[in-house]
Amino acid sequence: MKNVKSILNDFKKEVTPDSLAEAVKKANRSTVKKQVLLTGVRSDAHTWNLSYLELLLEELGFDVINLGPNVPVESVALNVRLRKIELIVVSSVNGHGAIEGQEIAEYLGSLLGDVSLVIGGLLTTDPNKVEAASAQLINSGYNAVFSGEKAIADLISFLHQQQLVDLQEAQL
Ligand code: B12
Repeated sequence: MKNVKSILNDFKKEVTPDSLAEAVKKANRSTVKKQVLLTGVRSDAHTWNLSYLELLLEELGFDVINLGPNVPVESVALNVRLRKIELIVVSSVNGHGAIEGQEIAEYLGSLLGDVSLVIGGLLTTDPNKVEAASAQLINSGYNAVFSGEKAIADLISFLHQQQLVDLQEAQL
């Protein structure tokens, strides 16, 4: 809460076109946030992966709708229909992400439009199958698949490349 003295000080400041433009830009930045839908896959009960990603995405400047674990594909689709989503982040660590992630992409189909769809975590139970599973996920409609130690760093640089995140504005 501002005190009277600081409000009076604001009044005394000279308003220039530049300072006004900067103030409008700041106000827009703080009010209009991109909405991201964060979801687990239907069989996956793990939650800390989702909590981690929720905090990360918030720090990157998104308004995060976290559907939590064990989400049926119908709920993901309903949220895409009802909200103005710009990005869907699917997370799975129980090893079923490759199969159930694909189900999500196939169920969403043309509903996706230009919404970006990404997935990551421990997507298979066999480390030797990660590469093949990633290729299959991309084939089914994902824009990117993230796994291994660099998953989070790769996600951040993907979002930056797609201009979904401005790293100078992010609160990392
Ligand atoms: C805690 C835990 C549990 C807890 C979960 C509590 C909770 N509320 O979440 C309990 C005990 C309930 C549990 C249950 C099970 N678990 Co468990 N669990 C773990 C454990 C020890 C830690 C997971 C964790 O929370 N880590 C902390 C979070 C922050 O990190 P994270 O999950 O790894 O996520 C990171 C990355 O994966 C990545 N990431 C994840 N998603 C995404 C998405 C994107 C887009 C990106 C970029 C990155 C990304 O970023 C995250 C942050 O770095 C792991 C083993 C381990 N050491 O990792 C096993 C593990 C995940 N569980 C496993 C299994 C098998 C199970 C069970 C099936 C066991 C059983 N037979 O019942 C059940 C799951 C049942 C189900 N229906 O899903 C296996 C999965 C095997 C696989 N994938 O090959 C693991 C790997 C253990 C193992 N080595 O076998 N588990």
